[in-house]
Amino acid sequence: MVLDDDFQLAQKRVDELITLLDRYSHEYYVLDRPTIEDSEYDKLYQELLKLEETYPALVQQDSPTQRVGGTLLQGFEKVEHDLPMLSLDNAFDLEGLRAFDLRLRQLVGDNIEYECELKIDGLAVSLKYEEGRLVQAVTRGDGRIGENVTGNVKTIKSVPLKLKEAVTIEVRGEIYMPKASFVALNEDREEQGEANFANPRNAAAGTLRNLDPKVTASRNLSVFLYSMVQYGELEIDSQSEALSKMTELGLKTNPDRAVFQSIDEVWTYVEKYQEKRTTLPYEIDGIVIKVNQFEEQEQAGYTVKAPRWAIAYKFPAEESKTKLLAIEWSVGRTGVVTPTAIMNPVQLAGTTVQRASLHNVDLIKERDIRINDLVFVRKAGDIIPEVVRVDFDSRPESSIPFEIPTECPACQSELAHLEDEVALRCLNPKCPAQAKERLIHFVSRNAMNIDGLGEKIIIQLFEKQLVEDVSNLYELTLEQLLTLDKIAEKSAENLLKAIEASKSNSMERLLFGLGIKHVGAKAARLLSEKYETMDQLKQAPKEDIQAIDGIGEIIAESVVAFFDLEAARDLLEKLATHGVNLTYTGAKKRETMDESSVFYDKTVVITGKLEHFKRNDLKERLTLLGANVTGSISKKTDILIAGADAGSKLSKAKELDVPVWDEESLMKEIGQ
Ligand code: 3BA
Repeated sequence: MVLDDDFQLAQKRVDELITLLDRYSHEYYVLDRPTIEDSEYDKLYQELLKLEETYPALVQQDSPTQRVGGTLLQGFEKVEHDLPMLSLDNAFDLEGLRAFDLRLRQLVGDNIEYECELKIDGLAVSLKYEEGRLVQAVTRGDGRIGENVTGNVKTIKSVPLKLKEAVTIEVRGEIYMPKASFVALNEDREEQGEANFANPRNAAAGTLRNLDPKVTASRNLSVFLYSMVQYGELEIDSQSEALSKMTELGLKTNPDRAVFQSIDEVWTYVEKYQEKRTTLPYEIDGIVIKVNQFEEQEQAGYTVKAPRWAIAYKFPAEESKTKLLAIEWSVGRTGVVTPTAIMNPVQLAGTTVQRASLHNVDLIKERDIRINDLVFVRKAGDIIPEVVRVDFDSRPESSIPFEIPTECPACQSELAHLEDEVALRCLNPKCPAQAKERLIHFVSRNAMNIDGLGEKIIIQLFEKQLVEDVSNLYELTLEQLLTLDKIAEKSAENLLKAIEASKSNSMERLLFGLGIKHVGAKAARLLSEKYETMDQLKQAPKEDIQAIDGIGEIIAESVVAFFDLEAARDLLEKLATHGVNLTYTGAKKRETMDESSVFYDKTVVITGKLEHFKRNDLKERLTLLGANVTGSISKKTDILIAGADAGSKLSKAKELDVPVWDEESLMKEIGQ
C-alpha cells in the first residue's frame, strides 16, 4: 500500500534527521564547534517537526523536538540520591594545599596523581542514564535528598537525551549560566520591570527551578559534567579516564583539566587560572583538586561530609572601595541586635553591593569604622558582602563615630549588653522583630521545611496581625492569605498545603524549628531519637540529657531552661491542638535493634539492578537491621549485595574478597 510505503519512508527520514540533528547539536553545544549554519539546522528541525506532526507514531521519546514538555509543574518532587552528593573541603592558600597533600601522602603513599578541574560556579545535579537514555535529573539539595528537575534539564541543549552507547550510568556535574547570557537576561528583565538576578549562579538556580519548562528552555543554561558515580558495565580506574569516557559518550566535560604529580605543579595550574578567570565565558570560583586513581581515592576515604581525596581551592575574594553612608541596626531571632553597613552602591564580583553585615559592636570598634569613611568591601565565601577595613588615608573630616544604640530598633525596649557576650540584646520576649525572625527560622528547610513562605509574605502576616507566633500559622485560611499583596490563588493554596503537610514532620524538625538556643539540627535529632516525644523531653532532667553522646552541658541547660518557660509550654500545647506532630517518627534507633541480625553493625554495599526490591526501600530495611549502607567497595565492606548486571563493584568485591550476596540469598535472610 502507498500509505505503508510513505510511512516507511517517513520513518527512515525521521531516523536520519534525528541522527543529523543530534550530531550538529553535539558539535554546537557540547564541543562548541559548529559545522553548519543555524538556518540549515532550523530547516532540518522543521522538517522533522512536520513529519512528526503527520505521523505522531514516529515521535521518539528522545527526539530533539521533545526537549520542551508542555506542562506547567506544580512543584518539584523530592528524590533521594542513591549515593549522597557530598561536599568539598576548602583550601584558601598554598599552605592549605600543602597540608592536603601531606595528609594524602600519609594516607596513600607517595605515588599520588592529582587531577585538577576548574570549579564551575553553578548548581550541582545528578543525571541518570538508563541504556543510554536520560531518565532522571535531580538537584543536589541537601546532598541526601534533591529535587526532580528532569523536565527542565531536558531543555538544556548541551545535555544529551541519548548517549553514544547504551550504558546505564549516573553522572554528576554543574549546571551554569554563561556570563553573557546572564547579562542579556538581566537587561531583558530590567526592560520588563522585573527584578534582576544577583549573579549568574542565582540566575541558573532560578531558571533550573522554574515551574515552566518553557522558561527554562528560553534561557541559556549549560552544563559541565565532572563525576561518574554509577558505572554500569564500564570499567574505569581513574577520574581522568572517567572524564574521557564521559566525553566519548557525548557528555560535556570541561576541557581545561590536567593531571599532575606534585602539589607545586598543581599550584602553577591554580595561578594560571586565577589569571585567566575573568576571560572565561562562565564564572569559576576556584579549582577542584582530586586524587586521580580510584584505588587511591578509596584508600584516602571519606569524612561524613566530604571525600578526603578532593579539595576545592577557593580564589581570594575581590575587593571594592565605597563610602559608608549609615549603620542600620536590626534584631535577630534570639534578640541579638546586629549592625549593617549601608553604602554607596558598588560593583563587586559581578553584583551590586550596598549593604554588608558589620557583625557586632566590637568589630566596628576594632576596625574603627565610621560613617562617611571610605571602606573596602569583599564577599565572604564569594557570597556575603563584608566590610573588611577602612581606607584611613582618605578618612574625611566629616567622619562620624557611630553610636551604640540603647533601645531596640523594633520595640524600643532597653538593650542589654550581657557580660559574657559581645552582642547587644533585646530582652523583650514579645518583640515583633524577634517573632518575625523566629518564624523565618521555623519554616526554613532544616526546620519545618514549609515551601512558599518567603520573607515578604511573613512580613505581611505580621503587619496584618494574622500571625503573632508560629502556632498561628496553623490557623491561616485561604481568605486571609488572599488579602496579602502579590500572592496568587494557586500559591496561596500551595502554601496552605505545605503548612498542612508540615504537621506530620518528625519531632526533630519541630524541636530545631523552635529555635532553642544552642539546639542545632543535629542536637535536635539526638534529643528526638532519645526521648521520642516532646513530653518526655520536657520532663527529662538535665543530667539525663547531658548523658547523650554529642550533647553537652550547655545544650542540656538550654533545653531545660526552655521547657521551664511557661510561654514555651503554652506554645507546644497550641501546636498540639492544631494537630502538629510532637513525636519522633524517624528511623528506629540502634539501641533497640536486634543485634542478632546478620546485618547488625555490618558495612553493606548494594549494586546492580534489583528485581525484588526498590533500592531505597532495601537500604532503609538494612539500616533498620543495623547495617551501614555505603556507596563504594573497600576493605571495610562486609557484604556486597549484587543484583543483575553488576559491574565494577562486583569485580572489585571479588578482588578484595568481600562476600557477595545475590537477591535470592538476601530474600532468604530478610524475607520479602
Ligand atoms: N568537581 C564541583 N564535588 C566536584 C565528586 C566530588 C566533587 C563537587 C565538585 C565530591 C565544580 C560538591 C557537590 C557534588 C557532585 C557532589 C567539580 C566541581 N567534585 N569540578 C569530589 O566544578 N563546581 N561539588 N557534586 N557530587
